[in-house]
Amino acid sequence: MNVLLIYPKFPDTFWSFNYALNFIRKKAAYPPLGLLTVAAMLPDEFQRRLVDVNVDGLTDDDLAWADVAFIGAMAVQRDSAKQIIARCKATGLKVVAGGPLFTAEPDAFEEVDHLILDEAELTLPSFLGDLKNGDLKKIYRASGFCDLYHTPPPSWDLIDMKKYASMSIQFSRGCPFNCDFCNVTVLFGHRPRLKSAQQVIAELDRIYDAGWRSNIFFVDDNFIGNKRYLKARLLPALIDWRQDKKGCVFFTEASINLADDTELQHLMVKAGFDAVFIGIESPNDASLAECQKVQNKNRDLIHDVKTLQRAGLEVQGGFIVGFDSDTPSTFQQLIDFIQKSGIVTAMVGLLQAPPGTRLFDRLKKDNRLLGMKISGDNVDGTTNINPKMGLDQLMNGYRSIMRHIYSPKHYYRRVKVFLKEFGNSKVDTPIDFQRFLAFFRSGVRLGIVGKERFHFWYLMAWTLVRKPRLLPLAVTLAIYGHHFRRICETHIL
Ligand code: B12
Ligand code: SF4
Repeated sequence: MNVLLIYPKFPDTFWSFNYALNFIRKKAAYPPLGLLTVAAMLPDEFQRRLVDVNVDGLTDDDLAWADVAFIGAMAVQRDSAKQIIARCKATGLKVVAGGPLFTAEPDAFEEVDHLILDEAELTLPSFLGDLKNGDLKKIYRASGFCDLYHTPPPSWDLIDMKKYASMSIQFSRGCPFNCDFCNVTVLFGHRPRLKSAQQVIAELDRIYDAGWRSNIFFVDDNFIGNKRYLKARLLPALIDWRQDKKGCVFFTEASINLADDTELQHLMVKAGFDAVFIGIESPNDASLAECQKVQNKNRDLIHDVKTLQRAGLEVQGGFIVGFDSDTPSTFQQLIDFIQKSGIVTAMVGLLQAPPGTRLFDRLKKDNRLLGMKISGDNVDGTTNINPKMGLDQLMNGYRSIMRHIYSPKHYYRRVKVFLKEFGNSKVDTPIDFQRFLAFFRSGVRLGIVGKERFHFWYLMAWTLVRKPRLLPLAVTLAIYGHHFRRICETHIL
């Protein structure tokens, strides 16, 4: 059986980094970890080929080679997924689909032959059993969640790593918190399920042995969901692993209570983490109470961010506007917060209600949903909620935030606020030829052609004098700023 695994295209979004990838001549930011993991679960006698449409074209030859197409996607890839399914069906290929898009919206994909939903660890074996017996069903679902001890290492041999900016690895799934707009707990549960430290090290070895030396993203919903295991087992193992390795800086997602635990911060930095994405959502306590983000309430969030930055962790922040408790002053409050905190990568989105969440159920009951579906990207200026303050006022406020924080003047000012605070990373990443060229290209594109040229050179000069070791980071952040500005200009403003 020839299985063609296909990963649909991401549109230009905040997280696609499309406009930044060009500087380092990469095609995509992250590999399709879900499909690579599913590929590793297929029986040895199956032939596999993977086409990530973000980095390679899907050719007629690929389709002719295949007996079946396996498609995996998240909501934001919906349009591309629909097109690919139609193309496969037109050539007579059977289509199997799974992953978050199909798990959340199975009814929207009547044309798919077999929907293998939820975690493939639980549903793929039944499909494979039925395939053998010639008795396939339309839908495979699971109740409950798998344990990750038997999840195989992803089949890295199916992709060309050089085309990606970062590699990905997953240690845990699930999150102990309960924010009402979030579908992580619906999809992955409350109890963090973990891989063992040995599994993680074995996966890292494979990536390292394949020649990878650049960034590695721990794609956990909340990396610090089980602090005890982290401190006792995983982080010591990572520190040990790093002893004889080069590069491979880690980054991940975590909750703000990381700021309360100095030991955990230091272990993470020693293990090679230099950035964390944190859902901060709002500086407004009433809005945090409304969405039940209790872990962020009654804290000095700016102090928390600075604590993490000083420890050596860049904080990237997720923010939301459109809560019922938000008022017209919330917009300026959020701008001030972001500027003061030095959160350079600030993902500000409109509140959306994904189906399956408590927020969705509440608003549906109150007849406040504008549609059942969400775009899948909450930074594209759309929402399926009728906001209390009115859509026009919300959109005007939202645009004012994005215009302000991504204008060259305020963006570069924020980078400086951050670099002043940032403790040095413990990992030296070798400066390869591409990084050197990226510096050169940014000098031309941002420093000569770009509107931000004055701010760009001022930041470079300041960093060179005050924090010379952070110059590569300053260049990277300048390139990110270019991407975020282009996304704002083309999608939001
Ligand atoms: C890494 C990640 C990203 C990366 C994407 C990397 C990439 N190239 O895929 C980045 C940072 C770019 C990203 C961005 C976004 N993300 Co994201 N992301 C994740 C995260 C944390 C991990 C994904 C992952 O690699 N998991 C590990 C693999 C092994 O799991 P998996 O992909 O789910 O695959 C398993 C099953 O789904 C299934 N499966 C998957 N594919 C297939 C295919 C077949 C054929 C079969 C049978 C089974 C199957 O089997 C696998 C093994 O169990 C998930 C949360 C999570 N825990 O999964 C959110 C998640 C996928 N993201 C989500 C969202 C909403 C977003 C954003 C829209 C956020 C935003 N507001 O901007 C953006 C949109 C993307 C974009 N480019 O703009 C949602 C998607 C919800 C949905 N219904 O689609 C998730 C589920 C988080 C959540 N809130 O619930 N994200
Ligand atoms: S902390 Fe993050 S992942 Fe956990 S429930 Fe809240 S928003 Fe979701």
